[in-house]
Amino acid sequence: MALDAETFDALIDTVRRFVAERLRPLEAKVEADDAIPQDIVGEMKQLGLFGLSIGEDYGGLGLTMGEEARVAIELGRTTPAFRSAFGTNVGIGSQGLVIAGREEQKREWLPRIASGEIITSFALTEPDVGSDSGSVKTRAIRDGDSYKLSGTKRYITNADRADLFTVMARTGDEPGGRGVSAFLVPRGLPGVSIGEPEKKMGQKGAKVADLNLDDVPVPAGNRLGDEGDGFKIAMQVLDRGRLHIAAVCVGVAERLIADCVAYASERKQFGKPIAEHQLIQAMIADSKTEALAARALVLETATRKDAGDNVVMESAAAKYYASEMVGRVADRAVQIYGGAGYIADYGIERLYRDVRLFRIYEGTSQIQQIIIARETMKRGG
Ligand code: COS
Repeated sequence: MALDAETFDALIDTVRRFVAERLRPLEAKVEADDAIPQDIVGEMKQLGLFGLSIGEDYGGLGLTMGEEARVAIELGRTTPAFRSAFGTNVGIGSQGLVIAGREEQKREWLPRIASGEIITSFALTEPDVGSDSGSVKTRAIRDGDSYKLSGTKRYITNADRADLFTVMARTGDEPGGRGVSAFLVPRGLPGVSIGEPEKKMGQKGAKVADLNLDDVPVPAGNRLGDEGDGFKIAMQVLDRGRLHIAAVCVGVAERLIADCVAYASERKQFGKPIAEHQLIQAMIADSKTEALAARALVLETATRKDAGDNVVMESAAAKYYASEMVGRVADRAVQIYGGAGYIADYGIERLYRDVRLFRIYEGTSQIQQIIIARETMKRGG
């Protein structure tokens, strides 16, 4: 249910101030330490950020997709790693449970996910299974009242801190997605181990690591939905996640444009601020136009999702356009800053590296193109 306008405006205002006053001053520190300060994580919990998308009955804020998108845009105005600290709890880590969980599963886990007491991760990708997620090799073999899970999950966001994983594993011999089931796997089960966090190009402070499952006994009651439902659950989770990521891309683009305007107004060449040179203005105009288009697509799609429309195609289009758009905006930002854009102190090269991931995770641009084309053809245009 949507919050009343006044409460929602107050939330947006609080998040905006939190980003501007608490998070932005810490961006260089997060990059240097490759970690989010614990006191900031505590403040995020108090603001309810871990429970944005979880219903009020389970202790979350219960935002609609339209509201969540607007909050995500605000959160995009700083280093994306801050959002990642609670991003899996809001998105791919919790939504399998929200979409397909039984009431007792929800009661057991969602309140602690919403409060940030526990961290959740989504475990789909494997060493040999990236875009072709119907081919997961991790096995779940039924053994009385439980399943034995074995396999390796790769590049799992927040795996280092996660207490609960939604794991997609093969229960049947049917090829492709039909043989895949989804399981809630607590970290404490025997046979669960986590690899060393990977060294990444950007988004320092957000960690990805392997989840290794070695004959892990998972109670049958931890399965989400029926056997064979796992692939569709994962796809529905990603439909939603992609829209959220698209909103974050809009926020980062708006931040970069504001930085470019400030810099171009200060920096003088040929006797005047570079903002008065038309070739700089052209870059600002292109970035602004594209950011406006992405914002409109994201908010329109979120509104339609809240109305119950099928937005599989539109979510893919929003993720595709917004992630490619912010890549172009970041590239122009480096260009507008010139030499300074390449120097770490200005933070522009950092965002340039950070945004590169948006075109890859939660489905590459090429996967979004496939989904857009297939859905468009299914709808006849
Ligand atoms: N919602 C509900 N059901 C869906 C769905 C969706 N968004 N997308 C597909 N399905 C269903 C299909 O309807 C089909 O059902 P039936 O078997 O009943 O006909 C089934 O799932 C298989 O669908 P499809 O044939 O389209 O599967 P493909 O193997 O061709 O895969 C893509 C489709 C490529 C779109 C999918 O594998 C994908 O999204 N890959 C990228 C994964 C990803 O984003 N990884 C990032 C890491 S996770 S952070």
